[in-house]
Amino acid sequence: MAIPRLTETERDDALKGLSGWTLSEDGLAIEIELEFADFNEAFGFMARVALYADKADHHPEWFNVYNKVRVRLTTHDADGLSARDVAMAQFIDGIV
Ligand code: HBI
Repeated sequence: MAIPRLTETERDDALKGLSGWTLSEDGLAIEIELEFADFNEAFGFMARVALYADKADHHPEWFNVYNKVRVRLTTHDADGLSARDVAMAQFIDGIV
């Protein structure tokens, strides 16, 4: 399904409203590294995001080692950033 890619202005405005996210080198994604108290907290976070992702049909690219989780959000169907990435980042900002 084709999903519209954000314009550079929309992308930059969206980043201003987020906390701790950075634009990837290639400009196609937003990324964050999160640190939790322990693995239990980190995995609980991942479980909550997984339920959101399943409902939104939009899935993160992520990497977890013990209490750290690195999240990269991009929209494959848009070959870049879409509103779905911003919405998921806002959800994540709201639960950490
Ligand atoms: N997740 N990040 C991301 N990007 C997508 O384009 C995407 C997805 N999850 C499911 C999904 N697309 C489906 O709509 C199919 O296109 C696979």
